[in-house]
Amino acid sequence: MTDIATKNDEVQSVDAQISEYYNRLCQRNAGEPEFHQAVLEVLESLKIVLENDPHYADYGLIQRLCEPERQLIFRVPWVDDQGEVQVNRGFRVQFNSALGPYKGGLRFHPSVNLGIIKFLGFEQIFKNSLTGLPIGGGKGGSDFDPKGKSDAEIMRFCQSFMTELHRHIGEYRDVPAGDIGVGGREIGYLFGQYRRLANQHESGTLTGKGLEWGGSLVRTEATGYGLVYFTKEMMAADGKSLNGAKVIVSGSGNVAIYAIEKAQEFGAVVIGCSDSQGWIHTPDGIDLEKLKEIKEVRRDRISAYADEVEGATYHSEGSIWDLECDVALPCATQNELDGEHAQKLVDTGCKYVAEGANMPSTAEAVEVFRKNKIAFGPGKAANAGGVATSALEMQQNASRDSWSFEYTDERLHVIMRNIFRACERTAAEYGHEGDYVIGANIAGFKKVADAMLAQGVI
Ligand code: NDP
Ligand code: 2IT
Repeated sequence: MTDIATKNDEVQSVDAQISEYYNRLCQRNAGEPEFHQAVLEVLESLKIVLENDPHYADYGLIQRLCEPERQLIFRVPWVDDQGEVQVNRGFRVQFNSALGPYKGGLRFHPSVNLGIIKFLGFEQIFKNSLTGLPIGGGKGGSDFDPKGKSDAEIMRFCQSFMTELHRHIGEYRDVPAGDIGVGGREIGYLFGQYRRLANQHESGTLTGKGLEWGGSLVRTEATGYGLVYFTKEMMAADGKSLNGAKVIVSGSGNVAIYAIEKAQEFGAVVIGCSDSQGWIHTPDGIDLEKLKEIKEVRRDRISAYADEVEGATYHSEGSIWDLECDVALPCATQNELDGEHAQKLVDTGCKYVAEGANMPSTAEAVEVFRKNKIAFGPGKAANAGGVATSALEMQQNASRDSWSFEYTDERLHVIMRNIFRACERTAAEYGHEGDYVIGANIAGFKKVADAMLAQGVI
């Protein structure tokens, strides 16, 4: 049972086997380009592992790894403020539980479909493995658009969504959290409905909760802070630091805001951020309190920042990646940075890129970064601080304890440093020094693969 394809393929090279398997995966999962993209990147990295260590192809391991353990799709009906019935589609993909309960966020965005949830769930397996904490991989969400909805509509939607989801989740089964369009407000409504239906205050079932009812300090900040801790390690490997560096952060949501906060604490000048409609140029840095007020309190557009802060300009044309910077931190969404953007960043002197979002760089962009020896931290490593701190929230819930900000932040810092070192070490071990994509994919894979092999064909 040594081949990834079939028993009869023994004469095929690893390369040919991977290609054949990937083609079959694309056919079986038609119309899911983001899922194909995420799988291909991992399979490409695994070629070297399978060549050196063919036992990782035993027992259909690769096929099992790429097939979710369970995929749920459900109707989410709710009544809007006008009394009209609206129907959305809900998803939860429980991808892999070899290392622990399924763990991963919920995304509410009109673009959500099964392929997007599958790519996110697949990435989450390796990310969660890299944290070193006992969590499997999953993801969920809905094509519901929270923009422009009243609080009451958001609440009714969340209640309906949880009315179905509640039977599939639990502290030892599957633990959802936030992602795009799902923050503290949504987790509150989701948890309230879960608690009511389960008839128990099972706090370990969701993470990102409010601090008064089982939430963890640092969870709000964790993804952005973790991203900057990872970036700091990546720069330190070159003897560089963030102090005085010019940084671009795309997006202006949860991840972006706290990446900006931590980058500024380390002395960086953040010269721009964005939302889905445009971007701002802030050559003298960002007034973070103002940004938080606009985005977190008023839930307004990023253009409001340029209207209200002198020296900032708003652009609805062109791209934030046209700005000249030392460090680029894409923190909005998948495939927001393409090959041309990457080339522009390289040409204007950017030396470090770390992904706060999940798969924000297209395959072409990653290729440009690699060819030009840009230090590139892939999302599954660089943005793992959010889910890692979720796992710390689960630890606190399990022990009915709550830790201080400083202690939790220090744990996060150590986890991010360890992730960076695992990526660095693994890349070097396989002869690809400095290639953190290969490092992250292989280090994340091996732990899950060892667990799956030990647990048999299930
Ligand atoms: P938020 O909803 O808080 O913010 C999302 C930001 O990205 C907004 O500025 C939004 O702009 C922008 N954005 C969303 N969709 C698009 C799009 N299609 N095109 C351009 N811009 C877009 O989400 P988060 O900050 O939580 O998530 C951002 C990224 O980080 C996602 O890729 C997510 O998967 C990833 N991530 C999140 C973690 C977390 O803990 N929250 C953990 C790890 C990764 P607009 O307001 O105009 O829609
Ligand atoms: O992509 C991610 O890692 C998240 N959205 C966070 C998941 C979590 O369970 O905290």
